Amino acid sequence: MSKKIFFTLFFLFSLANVLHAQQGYTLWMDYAGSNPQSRKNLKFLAKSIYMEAGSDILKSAQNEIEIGLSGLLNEKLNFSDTMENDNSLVVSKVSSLKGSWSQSMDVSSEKLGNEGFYIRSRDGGILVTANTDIGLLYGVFRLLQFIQAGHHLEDFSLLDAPSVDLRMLNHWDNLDRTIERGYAGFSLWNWQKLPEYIDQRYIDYARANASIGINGTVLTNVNANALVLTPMYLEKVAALADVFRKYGIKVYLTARFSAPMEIGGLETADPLNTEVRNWWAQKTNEIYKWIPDFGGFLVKANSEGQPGPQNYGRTHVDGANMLAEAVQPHGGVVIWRAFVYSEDDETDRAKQAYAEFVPYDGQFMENVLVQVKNGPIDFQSREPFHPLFGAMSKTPLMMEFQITQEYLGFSSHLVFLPKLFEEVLQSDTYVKGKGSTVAKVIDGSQHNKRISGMAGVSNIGTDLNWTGHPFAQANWFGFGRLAWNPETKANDIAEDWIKLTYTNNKELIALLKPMMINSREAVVNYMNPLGLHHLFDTGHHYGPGPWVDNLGRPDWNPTYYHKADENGIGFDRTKSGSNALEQYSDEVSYTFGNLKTCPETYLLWFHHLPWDYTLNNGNSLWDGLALRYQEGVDQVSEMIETWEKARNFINNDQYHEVKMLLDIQLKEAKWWRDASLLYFQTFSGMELPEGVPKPTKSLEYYKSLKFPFAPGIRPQWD
Ligand code: BDP
Repeated sequence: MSKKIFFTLFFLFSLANVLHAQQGYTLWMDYAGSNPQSRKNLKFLAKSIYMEAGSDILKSAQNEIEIGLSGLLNEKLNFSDTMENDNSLVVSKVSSLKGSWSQSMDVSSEKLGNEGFYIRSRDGGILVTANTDIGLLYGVFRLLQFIQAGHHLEDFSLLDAPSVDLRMLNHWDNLDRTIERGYAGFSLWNWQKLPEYIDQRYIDYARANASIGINGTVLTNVNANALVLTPMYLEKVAALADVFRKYGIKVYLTARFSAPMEIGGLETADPLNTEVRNWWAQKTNEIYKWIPDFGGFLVKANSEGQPGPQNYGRTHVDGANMLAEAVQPHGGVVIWRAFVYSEDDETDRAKQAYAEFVPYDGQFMENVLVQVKNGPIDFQSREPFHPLFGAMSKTPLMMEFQITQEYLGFSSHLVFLPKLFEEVLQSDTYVKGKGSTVAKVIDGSQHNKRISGMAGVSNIGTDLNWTGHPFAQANWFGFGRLAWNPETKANDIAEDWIKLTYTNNKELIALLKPMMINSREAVVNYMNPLGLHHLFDTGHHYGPGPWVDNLGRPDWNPTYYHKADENGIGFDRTKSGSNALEQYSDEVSYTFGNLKTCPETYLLWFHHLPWDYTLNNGNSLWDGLALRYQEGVDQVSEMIETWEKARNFINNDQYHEVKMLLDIQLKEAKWWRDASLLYFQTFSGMELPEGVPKPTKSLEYYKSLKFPFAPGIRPQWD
């Protein structure tokens, strides 16, 4: 064989291998690959299907039945035009049910609301019904998932409706297709080829989102570019909206506050200026001409250098209400972010959003939601819940979670985020006494809010498997489930995801579920144990940088957050320190503020303590800290052992892909442990306890590491 042919063959062979190895495109909707236990018993489902016809959304539902059922049953489906008694599956709105099928609707249709559904089995048949087309689509997806997960269909009924209105992804995608904090390739939105070229990915993206109940998507970065509001881009946005509409998903855009100047030729963007107000009103009308069901604007204002009303001596209320007035006639909303912290405020960054927003409670227009990050700093692997959740009873507060793992190992680390999300949602604010959980504030039930919402900063990109790490798909999936119902248990989400993505084999579930559930604690341990936070290296947030103390603003430096010195470590947020605790209710502030009751998971978040402080288990703080780092490393080693055991249940490509990633995670967990301990040791002056190996490299080595091209970095930062 000539060398050339050999190399060509070798190349093709390697390419095929690579392509094969990069699986996961079908996400949790890999019907053919999944393995329902009772496939044979289900074949009746293909017999005669009645699917209500009409809207595009109903066409999508029919399409899903075709993809899903024919994949699951490996059988040709028979659709019938009429609703007869012997239909095996009927998918129809309550208002169109006929004959004996209408008698099968034995619950009050009010309970289904606008997006809910009811599924029930009856003799030889299944009914999926809803008040609306989108309810039917959600019902169809749920039925497919139910079958896919191996549940039996005899004698079952399921009524479900979302308890949150806006269930949204926030894409931090730039118009040049880079993604801020994106670790799964480039942006899905191919602006260059839009509007004409509709990538199949847009459709599959919408299918995946609808399958977990997501009904809104913000296409652009919160660090916004005004150009997306120009006609050239609006035409492209409209093309995407046309695709997503068929799956019940509305499109939203980020509004750059200075757009009237940048693309409107005005001299100011003052929200109280008449010309500015008219400009936004007209711009909004123009947007609605392109996209009649446009969802509205998401705004980051006066935060990290973004322009906003304060540039003109105006307030968040002035800015938000100006935009709210513009979208109101069209039924749109304004989502105004509370992620603000000013460089001139010297108290405590954790206190600033509360200080800036609480005084405005009750002053925002009806169609404004204030979007609050889950914790008061910035998407750390563990933070106490944001004090705003217990403090704005007159304003709809929207949750902002980060699905992309900016501070949790990018897309290289396996971290199951629903565990983190659940912890936040189940935290008790005590705003109206015991049981006033964040979940109840978010779903609007706590204060009878007219509108509610949850947003997740997307982890999706052009990688073949969408999210970079195969297990990061579970975070997208889990976010959707929690946005639909914030009371959902992380445990159930993990189990469902494993069943839908791999198989419903009990042994595999028994291996993978604990691995996923514990993965969140592992990352906390090897990066930020005992309440430490924001110890990341500059700009890219890849790897440890607890020594960094030279950035333009004090609150960008890790040293600001850990405050380590010879005497001890931790941020004193009690009365003797910044007193951030005063922003919580008395019960919460007492629990966190008192060393006897403060959970050790939040210890150094709220307290500055001496190195020889005694922890609950009798260890000194120094020893305990070091052992926590070690525990995190050990937990990753255990994950690798578990994955080895899982090997028998999954294919080779799936095994190898995750194995390589877990090896990176272990290497990086050790890096975090060694670099952090070497640095903190310069203050504690204490020996590492038994069980923690001596680092093999020097502190200087760790400090010298530079990563100028780490992914996801914010282009405008140095
Ligand atoms: C931080 C990110 C930054 C975002 C900012 C935000 O580092 O890239 O722009 O949050 O949420 O987590 O606006």
